[in-house]
Amino acid sequence: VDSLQFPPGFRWGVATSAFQIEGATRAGGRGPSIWDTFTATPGRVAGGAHADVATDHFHRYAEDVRLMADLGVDEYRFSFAWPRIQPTGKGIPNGDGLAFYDRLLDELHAAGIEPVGTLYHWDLPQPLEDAGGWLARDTAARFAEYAAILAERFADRVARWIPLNEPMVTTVYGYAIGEYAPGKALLLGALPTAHFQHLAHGLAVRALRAAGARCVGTANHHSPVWPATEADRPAADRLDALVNRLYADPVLLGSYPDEFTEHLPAGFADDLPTIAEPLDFYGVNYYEPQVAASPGAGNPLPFELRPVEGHPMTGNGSPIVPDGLRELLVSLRERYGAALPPVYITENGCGFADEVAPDGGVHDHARIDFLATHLRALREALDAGADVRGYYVWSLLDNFEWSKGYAPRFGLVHVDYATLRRTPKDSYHWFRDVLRAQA
Ligand code: GCO
Repeated sequence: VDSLQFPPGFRWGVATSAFQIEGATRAGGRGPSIWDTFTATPGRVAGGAHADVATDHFHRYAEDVRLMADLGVDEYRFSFAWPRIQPTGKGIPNGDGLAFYDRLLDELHAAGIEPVGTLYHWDLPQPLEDAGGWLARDTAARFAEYAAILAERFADRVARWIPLNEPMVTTVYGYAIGEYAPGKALLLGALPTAHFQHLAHGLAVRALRAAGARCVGTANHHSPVWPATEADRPAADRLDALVNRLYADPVLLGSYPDEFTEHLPAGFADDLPTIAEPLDFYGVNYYEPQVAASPGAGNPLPFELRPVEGHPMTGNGSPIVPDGLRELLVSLRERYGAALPPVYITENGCGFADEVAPDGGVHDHARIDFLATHLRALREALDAGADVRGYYVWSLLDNFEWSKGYAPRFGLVHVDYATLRRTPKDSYHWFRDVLRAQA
Protein backbone atom coordinates (compact mmCIF):
# COMPACT_ATOMS: atom_id res chain seq x y z
CA VAL A 1 0.00 0.00 0.00
CA ASP A 2 2.96 2.34 0.48
CA SER A 3 3.35 2.78 -3.26
CA LEU A 4 -0.19 4.17 -3.41
CA GLN A 5 0.52 7.64 -2.10
CA PHE A 6 -1.75 10.44 -3.30
CA PRO A 7 -1.37 14.21 -2.90
CA PRO A 8 -2.33 15.72 0.46
CA GLY A 9 -6.01 16.62 0.50
CA PHE A 10 -6.98 13.95 -2.04
CA ARG A 11 -10.51 12.79 -1.12
CA TRP A 12 -11.35 9.12 -0.60
CA GLY A 13 -14.81 7.67 -0.60
CA VAL A 14 -17.27 4.92 -1.36
CA ALA A 15 -20.39 5.14 -3.52
CA THR A 16 -23.87 3.57 -3.48
CA SER A 17 -27.30 4.35 -4.93
CA ALA A 18 -30.73 4.36 -3.31
CA PHE A 19 -32.53 1.69 -5.31
CA GLN A 20 -29.61 -0.70 -5.08
CA ILE A 21 -29.34 -0.66 -1.28
CA GLU A 22 -32.30 0.94 0.50
CA GLY A 23 -35.07 -1.65 0.22
CA ALA A 24 -38.19 -0.61 2.19
CA THR A 25 -39.74 0.34 -1.12
CA ARG A 26 -43.21 0.73 0.38
CA ALA A 27 -42.15 2.38 3.65
CA GLY A 28 -42.72 5.98 4.63
CA GLY A 29 -44.97 6.94 1.77
CA ARG A 30 -42.48 6.11 -1.01
CA GLY A 31 -44.14 5.88 -4.42
CA PRO A 32 -43.33 3.32 -7.13
CA SER A 33 -40.41 3.93 -9.47
CA ILE A 34 -39.70 2.55 -12.92
CA TRP A 35 -37.35 0.03 -11.29
CA ASP A 36 -40.13 -1.30 -9.05
CA THR A 37 -42.22 -1.80 -12.17
CA PHE A 38 -39.33 -3.32 -14.10
CA THR A 39 -38.35 -5.79 -11.36
CA ALA A 40 -42.01 -6.85 -11.06
CA THR A 41 -42.17 -7.63 -14.79
CA PRO A 42 -41.39 -11.30 -15.49
CA GLY A 43 -38.27 -11.89 -17.55
CA ARG A 44 -36.64 -8.51 -16.99
CA VAL A 45 -34.24 -9.23 -14.12
CA ALA A 46 -32.07 -12.34 -13.63
CA GLY A 47 -33.71 -14.82 -11.30
CA GLY A 48 -36.76 -12.60 -10.94
CA ALA A 49 -34.88 -10.56 -8.33
CA HIS A 50 -36.47 -7.40 -6.92
CA ALA A 51 -35.19 -4.76 -4.52
CA ASP A 52 -38.04 -4.66 -1.99
CA VAL A 53 -35.47 -5.48 0.72
CA ALA A 54 -32.11 -5.20 -1.11
CA THR A 55 -29.57 -4.59 1.70
CA ASP A 56 -32.23 -3.00 3.95
CA HIS A 57 -30.05 0.09 4.24
CA PHE A 58 -33.20 2.12 4.94
CA HIS A 59 -33.28 0.48 8.37
CA ARG A 60 -29.56 -0.31 8.76
CA TYR A 61 -28.06 3.02 7.66
CA ALA A 62 -26.47 3.62 11.07
CA GLU A 63 -24.58 0.33 10.88
CA ASP A 64 -23.50 1.20 7.33
CA VAL A 65 -22.22 4.62 8.38
CA ARG A 66 -20.23 2.90 11.16
CA LEU A 67 -18.66 0.63 8.55
CA MET A 68 -17.62 3.71 6.56
CA ALA A 69 -16.26 5.45 9.64
CA ASP A 70 -14.16 2.40 10.53
CA LEU A 71 -12.96 2.25 6.94
CA GLY A 72 -11.76 5.83 7.27
CA VAL A 73 -13.30 7.43 4.17
CA ASP A 74 -13.58 11.20 3.84
CA GLU A 75 -16.75 11.19 1.76
CA TYR A 76 -19.81 9.08 1.01
CA ARG A 77 -21.57 9.28 -2.34
CA PHE A 78 -25.20 8.14 -2.04
CA SER A 79 -28.39 8.96 -3.93
CA PHE A 80 -31.71 10.40 -2.87
CA ALA A 81 -34.71 8.35 -4.00
CA TRP A 82 -36.96 10.71 -5.94
CA PRO A 83 -40.06 8.56 -5.22
CA ARG A 84 -39.42 8.94 -1.47
CA ILE A 85 -39.26 12.73 -1.76
CA GLN A 86 -42.08 13.14 -4.30
CA PRO A 87 -44.04 9.87 -4.49
CA THR A 88 -45.76 10.86 -7.74
CA GLY A 89 -42.87 12.88 -9.13
CA LYS A 90 -44.46 16.26 -8.49
CA GLY A 91 -45.98 18.41 -5.79
CA ILE A 92 -45.34 18.90 -2.11
CA PRO A 93 -42.56 16.81 -0.60
CA ASN A 94 -43.20 13.73 1.50
CA GLY A 95 -42.04 14.48 5.06
CA ASP A 96 -41.21 10.86 5.88
CA GLY A 97 -38.94 10.66 2.84
CA LEU A 98 -37.09 13.84 3.76
CA ALA A 99 -36.79 12.60 7.34
CA PHE A 100 -34.92 9.48 6.25
CA TYR A 101 -32.22 11.58 4.60
CA ASP A 102 -32.13 13.86 7.67
CA ARG A 103 -31.27 10.80 9.74
CA LEU A 104 -28.66 9.59 7.27
CA LEU A 105 -27.00 13.02 7.01
CA ASP A 106 -26.99 13.44 10.80
CA GLU A 107 -25.28 10.08 11.16
CA LEU A 108 -22.68 10.99 8.52
CA HIS A 109 -21.95 14.32 10.16
CA ALA A 110 -21.55 12.68 13.56
CA ALA A 111 -19.04 10.31 11.94
CA GLY A 112 -17.14 13.14 10.24
CA ILE A 113 -17.94 11.89 6.73
CA GLU A 114 -18.84 14.44 4.03
CA PRO A 115 -22.01 13.56 2.10
CA VAL A 116 -21.97 13.68 -1.71
CA GLY A 117 -25.58 13.56 -2.86
CA THR A 118 -26.76 12.27 -6.24
CA LEU A 119 -30.29 13.42 -7.02
CA TYR A 120 -31.11 10.78 -9.58
CA HIS A 121 -29.69 7.29 -9.88
CA TRP A 122 -32.33 5.84 -12.24
CA ASP A 123 -35.37 5.48 -9.95
CA LEU A 124 -37.78 7.70 -11.88
CA PRO A 125 -41.23 8.00 -10.23
CA GLN A 126 -43.50 5.73 -12.28
CA PRO A 127 -46.16 8.43 -12.90
CA LEU A 128 -43.52 10.50 -14.71
CA GLU A 129 -42.65 7.55 -16.93
CA ASP A 130 -46.38 7.13 -17.65
CA ALA A 131 -46.33 10.76 -18.82
CA GLY A 132 -43.45 10.10 -21.23
CA GLY A 133 -40.45 9.70 -18.93
CA TRP A 134 -37.18 11.08 -20.27
CA LEU A 135 -38.70 11.30 -23.75
CA ALA A 136 -40.81 14.19 -22.40
CA ARG A 137 -39.44 17.67 -21.96
CA ASP A 138 -41.68 18.19 -18.94
CA THR A 139 -39.66 15.62 -16.96
CA ALA A 140 -36.79 18.11 -16.93
CA ALA A 141 -39.06 20.74 -15.35
CA ARG A 142 -40.24 18.21 -12.75
CA PHE A 143 -36.61 17.42 -11.98
CA ALA A 144 -35.81 21.10 -11.38
CA GLU A 145 -38.66 21.26 -8.87
CA TYR A 146 -37.33 18.15 -7.11
CA ALA A 147 -33.81 19.62 -7.05
CA ALA A 148 -35.11 22.80 -5.41
CA ILE A 149 -36.85 20.77 -2.70
CA LEU A 150 -33.66 18.89 -1.87
CA ALA A 151 -31.48 21.97 -1.90
CA GLU A 152 -33.82 23.95 0.33
CA ARG A 153 -33.76 21.18 2.89
CA PHE A 154 -30.18 19.92 2.65
CA ALA A 155 -27.95 22.56 1.01
CA ASP A 156 -26.09 23.25 4.24
CA ARG A 157 -25.37 19.58 4.91
CA VAL A 158 -24.40 18.11 1.53
CA ALA A 159 -20.81 18.86 0.54
CA ARG A 160 -21.14 18.10 -3.17
CA TRP A 161 -24.11 17.62 -5.47
CA ILE A 162 -24.51 15.39 -8.54
CA PRO A 163 -27.80 15.98 -10.37
CA LEU A 164 -27.97 12.87 -12.60
CA ASN A 165 -25.91 9.71 -12.56
CA GLU A 166 -24.77 8.53 -16.01
CA PRO A 167 -27.38 9.83 -18.43
CA MET A 168 -25.72 7.61 -21.06
CA VAL A 169 -26.85 4.49 -19.25
CA THR A 170 -30.43 5.71 -19.02
CA THR A 171 -30.45 6.57 -22.72
CA VAL A 172 -28.67 3.46 -24.00
CA TYR A 173 -29.70 0.74 -21.54
CA GLY A 174 -33.06 2.19 -20.51
CA TYR A 175 -34.48 3.54 -23.77
CA ALA A 176 -32.31 2.30 -26.68
CA ILE A 177 -31.82 -1.41 -25.94
CA GLY A 178 -34.24 -1.98 -23.07
CA GLU A 179 -31.96 -3.90 -20.75
CA TYR A 180 -32.73 -1.50 -17.89
CA ALA A 181 -35.92 0.25 -16.83
CA PRO A 182 -38.11 1.48 -18.39
CA GLY A 183 -37.18 -1.28 -20.87
CA LYS A 184 -37.77 0.50 -24.17
CA ALA A 185 -35.87 -0.59 -27.30
CA LEU A 186 -36.00 2.54 -29.46
CA LEU A 187 -32.39 2.37 -30.70
CA LEU A 188 -31.41 5.84 -31.96
CA GLY A 189 -34.97 6.98 -31.26
CA ALA A 190 -33.83 7.06 -27.63
CA LEU A 191 -31.54 10.05 -28.15
CA PRO A 192 -34.09 12.71 -27.12
CA THR A 193 -33.75 11.23 -23.61
CA ALA A 194 -30.10 12.32 -23.57
CA HIS A 195 -31.11 15.88 -24.36
CA PHE A 196 -33.91 16.06 -21.81
CA GLN A 197 -31.61 14.63 -19.14
CA HIS A 198 -29.04 17.30 -20.01
CA LEU A 199 -31.74 19.95 -19.74
CA ALA A 200 -32.78 18.48 -16.37
CA HIS A 201 -29.16 18.65 -15.28
CA GLY A 202 -28.78 22.31 -16.26
CA LEU A 203 -32.07 23.36 -14.66
CA ALA A 204 -31.12 21.45 -11.51
CA VAL A 205 -27.70 23.09 -11.33
CA ARG A 206 -29.45 26.47 -11.30
CA ALA A 207 -32.07 25.37 -8.78
CA LEU A 208 -29.45 23.89 -6.47
CA ARG A 209 -27.31 27.01 -6.54
CA ALA A 210 -30.32 29.30 -6.11
CA ALA A 211 -31.11 27.45 -2.88
CA GLY A 212 -27.56 27.66 -1.55
CA ALA A 213 -25.78 24.53 -2.78
CA ARG A 214 -22.08 25.31 -2.82
CA CYS A 215 -20.47 22.63 -4.96
CA VAL A 216 -22.29 21.17 -7.96
CA GLY A 217 -20.97 18.77 -10.59
CA THR A 218 -22.04 15.70 -12.51
CA ALA A 219 -21.19 11.98 -12.87
CA ASN A 220 -20.74 10.58 -16.36
CA HIS A 221 -19.92 7.06 -17.40
CA HIS A 222 -16.85 7.03 -19.64
CA SER A 223 -15.18 4.29 -21.67
CA PRO A 224 -12.19 4.62 -23.96
CA VAL A 225 -13.38 3.32 -27.33
CA TRP A 226 -10.91 1.35 -29.44
CA PRO A 227 -11.34 0.33 -33.09
CA ALA A 228 -11.11 -3.44 -33.70
CA THR A 229 -8.87 -2.74 -36.71
CA GLU A 230 -7.59 0.41 -38.37
CA ALA A 231 -10.50 0.20 -40.85
CA ASP A 232 -12.97 0.36 -37.98
CA ARG A 233 -11.92 3.82 -36.85
CA PRO A 234 -15.05 5.60 -38.18
CA ALA A 235 -17.25 3.08 -36.35
CA ALA A 236 -15.23 3.62 -33.17
CA ASP A 237 -15.70 7.38 -33.52
CA ARG A 238 -19.46 6.91 -33.75
CA LEU A 239 -19.52 4.69 -30.67
CA ASP A 240 -17.31 7.21 -28.87
CA ALA A 241 -19.83 9.93 -29.71
CA LEU A 242 -22.67 7.77 -28.44
CA VAL A 243 -21.15 6.74 -25.11
CA ASN A 244 -18.82 9.64 -24.30
CA ARG A 245 -19.08 12.88 -26.26
CA LEU A 246 -22.89 13.11 -26.44
CA TYR A 247 -22.86 13.40 -22.63
CA ALA A 248 -19.69 15.38 -21.92
CA ASP A 249 -19.76 17.92 -24.78
CA PRO A 250 -23.12 19.59 -24.04
CA VAL A 251 -22.31 19.96 -20.35
CA LEU A 252 -18.68 21.05 -20.73
CA LEU A 253 -18.61 22.78 -24.11
CA GLY A 254 -22.23 23.82 -24.65
CA SER A 255 -22.36 21.95 -27.96
CA TYR A 256 -23.18 18.52 -29.33
CA PRO A 257 -20.77 16.40 -31.35
CA ASP A 258 -21.67 16.33 -35.06
CA GLU A 259 -22.76 12.70 -34.98
CA PHE A 260 -26.42 11.96 -34.28
CA THR A 261 -27.74 15.55 -34.02
CA GLU A 262 -30.55 14.64 -36.46
CA HIS A 263 -31.96 12.42 -33.68
CA LEU A 264 -32.17 15.23 -31.10
CA PRO A 265 -35.42 17.10 -30.38
CA ALA A 266 -36.19 20.13 -32.56
CA GLY A 267 -34.82 23.36 -31.13
CA PHE A 268 -32.24 21.57 -28.98
CA ALA A 269 -29.66 24.30 -29.53
CA ASP A 270 -31.75 26.81 -27.55
CA ASP A 271 -31.22 24.72 -24.41
CA LEU A 272 -27.45 24.53 -24.65
CA PRO A 273 -26.71 27.64 -22.54
CA THR A 274 -28.79 26.13 -19.72
CA ILE A 275 -27.13 22.75 -20.10
CA ALA A 276 -23.63 24.23 -19.98
CA GLU A 277 -23.88 25.97 -16.59
CA PRO A 278 -20.29 25.99 -15.29
CA LEU A 279 -19.60 23.13 -12.84
CA ASP A 280 -17.43 22.90 -9.76
CA PHE A 281 -16.30 19.37 -10.52
CA TYR A 282 -16.67 16.62 -13.11
CA GLY A 283 -17.37 13.05 -11.98
CA VAL A 284 -16.04 10.13 -14.02
CA ASN A 285 -17.37 6.60 -13.56
CA TYR A 286 -14.93 4.13 -15.08
CA TYR A 287 -15.33 0.38 -15.48
CA GLU A 288 -13.99 -0.81 -18.84
CA PRO A 289 -13.09 0.17 -22.42
CA GLN A 290 -15.16 -0.75 -25.49
CA VAL A 291 -14.08 -2.11 -28.88
CA ALA A 292 -16.05 -1.15 -31.99
CA ALA A 293 -16.14 -2.50 -35.53
CA SER A 294 -17.98 -1.43 -38.69
CA PRO A 295 -21.57 -2.64 -38.74
CA GLY A 296 -22.51 -5.72 -40.72
CA ALA A 297 -25.28 -5.63 -43.33
CA GLY A 298 -28.71 -5.10 -41.81
CA ASN A 299 -27.40 -3.67 -38.52
CA PRO A 300 -29.61 -0.69 -37.64
CA LEU A 301 -26.73 0.86 -35.67
CA PRO A 302 -23.66 2.50 -37.24
CA PHE A 303 -21.19 0.28 -35.33
CA GLU A 304 -20.90 -3.15 -33.76
CA LEU A 305 -19.42 -4.06 -30.41
CA ARG A 306 -16.56 -6.54 -30.23
CA PRO A 307 -15.19 -8.26 -27.14
CA VAL A 308 -12.17 -6.65 -25.47
CA GLU A 309 -9.59 -9.40 -25.74
CA GLY A 310 -6.36 -10.21 -23.95
CA HIS A 311 -7.31 -9.01 -20.47
CA PRO A 312 -8.43 -10.80 -17.31
CA MET A 313 -12.15 -10.63 -16.55
CA THR A 314 -14.23 -9.76 -13.52
CA GLY A 315 -16.76 -12.28 -12.26
CA ASN A 316 -19.46 -10.74 -14.42
CA GLY A 317 -17.42 -10.77 -17.60
CA SER A 318 -16.01 -7.23 -17.73
CA PRO A 319 -12.45 -6.93 -19.00
CA ILE A 320 -10.04 -5.58 -16.37
CA VAL A 321 -8.09 -2.77 -18.04
CA PRO A 322 -6.58 -0.41 -15.44
CA ASP A 323 -4.67 1.58 -18.05
CA GLY A 324 -8.03 2.52 -19.60
CA LEU A 325 -8.52 4.84 -16.63
CA ARG A 326 -5.23 6.61 -17.32
CA GLU A 327 -5.98 6.79 -21.04
CA LEU A 328 -9.43 8.18 -20.36
CA LEU A 329 -8.26 10.89 -17.97
CA VAL A 330 -5.49 11.99 -20.30
CA SER A 331 -7.87 12.13 -23.26
CA LEU A 332 -10.53 14.07 -21.32
CA ARG A 333 -7.88 16.64 -20.49
CA GLU A 334 -6.78 16.83 -24.12
CA ARG A 335 -10.31 17.17 -25.46
CA TYR A 336 -11.77 19.59 -22.93
CA GLY A 337 -8.73 21.50 -21.68
CA ALA A 338 -9.68 24.47 -19.52
CA ALA A 339 -13.39 23.57 -19.89
CA LEU A 340 -12.82 20.51 -17.69
CA PRO A 341 -13.21 21.32 -14.00
CA PRO A 342 -11.40 19.25 -11.33
CA VAL A 343 -12.24 15.57 -11.75
CA TYR A 344 -13.45 13.06 -9.17
CA ILE A 345 -13.57 9.35 -9.94
CA THR A 346 -17.15 9.01 -8.74
CA GLU A 347 -17.25 5.22 -9.36
CA ASN A 348 -14.75 2.44 -10.01
CA GLY A 349 -15.05 -1.16 -8.94
CA CYS A 350 -15.68 -4.76 -9.91
CA GLY A 351 -18.21 -7.56 -9.44
CA PHE A 352 -17.34 -11.09 -8.36
CA ALA A 353 -19.26 -13.98 -6.79
CA ASP A 354 -17.66 -13.41 -3.37
CA GLU A 355 -18.49 -15.89 -0.60
CA VAL A 356 -17.92 -16.01 3.12
CA ALA A 357 -15.18 -18.63 3.69
CA PRO A 358 -15.32 -21.25 6.46
CA ASP A 359 -12.94 -19.06 8.50
CA GLY A 360 -15.56 -16.28 8.45
CA GLY A 361 -13.60 -13.97 6.12
CA VAL A 362 -14.24 -12.97 2.50
CA HIS A 363 -10.97 -13.39 0.60
CA ASP A 364 -11.57 -11.21 -2.44
CA HIS A 365 -8.00 -10.90 -3.63
CA ALA A 366 -9.13 -10.24 -7.18
CA ARG A 367 -10.83 -7.04 -5.97
CA ILE A 368 -7.67 -5.94 -4.16
CA ASP A 369 -5.75 -6.45 -7.42
CA PHE A 370 -8.40 -4.56 -9.35
CA LEU A 371 -8.35 -1.57 -7.00
CA ALA A 372 -4.56 -1.50 -6.60
CA THR A 373 -3.93 -1.57 -10.34
CA HIS A 374 -6.58 1.10 -11.00
CA LEU A 375 -5.15 3.34 -8.28
CA ARG A 376 -1.71 2.98 -9.85
CA ALA A 377 -3.17 3.96 -13.24
CA LEU A 378 -4.85 6.94 -11.58
CA ARG A 379 -1.53 7.92 -9.98
CA GLU A 380 0.05 7.83 -13.45
CA ALA A 381 -2.71 10.05 -14.79
CA LEU A 382 -2.03 12.55 -12.01
CA ASP A 383 1.67 12.44 -12.81
CA ALA A 384 0.75 13.15 -16.44
CA GLY A 385 -1.07 16.29 -15.33
CA ALA A 386 -4.69 15.17 -14.84
CA ASP A 387 -6.38 17.23 -12.13
CA VAL A 388 -8.12 14.48 -10.14
CA ARG A 389 -9.15 15.36 -6.60
CA GLY A 390 -10.84 12.22 -5.30
CA TYR A 391 -11.71 8.55 -5.82
CA TYR A 392 -14.79 6.62 -4.72
CA VAL A 393 -14.98 2.84 -4.79
CA TRP A 394 -18.14 1.33 -6.19
CA SER A 395 -19.40 0.07 -3.84
CA LEU A 396 -19.56 0.08 -0.04
CA LEU A 397 -21.91 -2.91 0.01
CA ASP A 398 -22.87 -5.80 -2.22
CA ASN A 399 -26.19 -4.69 -3.70
CA PHE A 400 -28.88 -5.02 -6.35
CA GLU A 401 -26.97 -4.99 -9.63
CA TRP A 402 -29.88 -3.97 -11.88
CA SER A 403 -30.82 -6.53 -14.56
CA LYS A 404 -28.21 -8.95 -13.20
CA GLY A 405 -29.92 -9.18 -9.82
CA TYR A 406 -27.75 -10.02 -6.82
CA ALA A 407 -25.18 -12.36 -8.41
CA PRO A 408 -22.38 -9.86 -9.14
CA ARG A 409 -21.13 -8.56 -5.79
CA PHE A 410 -19.42 -5.15 -6.00
CA GLY A 411 -19.03 -4.38 -2.28
CA LEU A 412 -16.05 -3.88 -0.01
CA VAL A 413 -18.52 -5.34 2.47
CA HIS A 414 -20.28 -8.65 1.83
CA VAL A 415 -24.03 -8.80 2.43
CA ASP A 416 -25.72 -12.11 3.27
CA TYR A 417 -29.11 -11.56 1.65
CA ALA A 418 -30.81 -14.15 3.89
CA THR A 419 -29.73 -12.56 7.19
CA LEU A 420 -28.63 -9.10 5.94
CA ARG A 421 -25.44 -9.59 7.93
CA ARG A 422 -22.55 -7.37 6.79
CA THR A 423 -19.03 -8.88 6.62
CA PRO A 424 -16.11 -6.64 5.64
CA LYS A 425 -14.12 -8.35 2.89
CA ASP A 426 -10.33 -8.52 2.70
CA SER A 427 -10.55 -5.61 0.21
CA TYR A 428 -12.19 -3.49 2.93
CA HIS A 429 -9.22 -4.06 5.25
CA TRP A 430 -6.79 -3.44 2.40
CA PHE A 431 -8.51 -0.17 1.42
CA ARG A 432 -8.46 0.93 5.05
CA ASP A 433 -4.69 0.39 5.06
CA VAL A 434 -4.38 2.44 1.86
CA LEU A 435 -6.27 5.31 3.50
CA ARG A 436 -4.22 5.09 6.70
CA ALA A 437 -1.00 5.22 4.68
CA GLN A 438 -1.92 8.59 3.13
CA ALA A 439 0.07 11.54 4.45
C1 GCO B 1 -23.28 2.90 -12.47
C2 GCO B 1 -24.01 2.22 -11.79
C3 GCO B 1 -23.95 1.35 -10.68
C4 GCO B 1 -23.59 -0.05 -11.03
C5 GCO B 1 -22.12 -0.17 -11.27
C6 GCO B 1 -21.68 -1.58 -11.49
O1 GCO B 1 -23.47 4.14 -12.00
O2 GCO B 1 -22.79 2.50 -13.49
O3 GCO B 1 -24.19 3.40 -11.15
O4 GCO B 1 -25.25 1.50 -10.24
O5 GCO B 1 -23.97 -0.87 -9.98
O6 GCO B 1 -21.80 0.57 -12.39
O7 GCO B 1 -22.16 -2.05 -12.70
